[in-house]
Amino acid sequence: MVLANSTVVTIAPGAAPVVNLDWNVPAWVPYYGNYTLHAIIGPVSDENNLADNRFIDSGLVVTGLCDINGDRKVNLLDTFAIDLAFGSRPTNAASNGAPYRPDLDWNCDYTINLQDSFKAHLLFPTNYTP
Ligand SMILES: [Ca+2]
Ligand SMILES: [Ca+2]
Repeated sequence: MVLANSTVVTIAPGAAPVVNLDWNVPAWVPYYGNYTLHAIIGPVSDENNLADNRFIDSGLVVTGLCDINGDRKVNLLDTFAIDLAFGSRPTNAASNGAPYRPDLDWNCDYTINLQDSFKAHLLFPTNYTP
């Protein structure tokens, strides 16, 4: 089990913001692998619907920096994914229609831009070994 920090976030009713969390991973935990994410948000005052306060996603893949597809390599498939989404933002797709994806936004500035592309191209080619 790896615990992330708890973060206080103000969310407007019906909103779905992107929240970045830092993980504190003990050295004995394998860095790479498939993980299940459990997220729980406590009830707020006067909240009646608690059914959506728990989120579980078993498709979480942890891998190396800029390895978009989780194959433990940074290659053309990864740089292409970033370049395809170039210019996208959470509220606007790229000019070719590709949607914004937070996993492509390496500097977390909510835009797929040159900084993200440069990072992947700088790491190309990389093989992450387990
Ligand atoms: Ca890859
Ligand atoms: Ca970015």
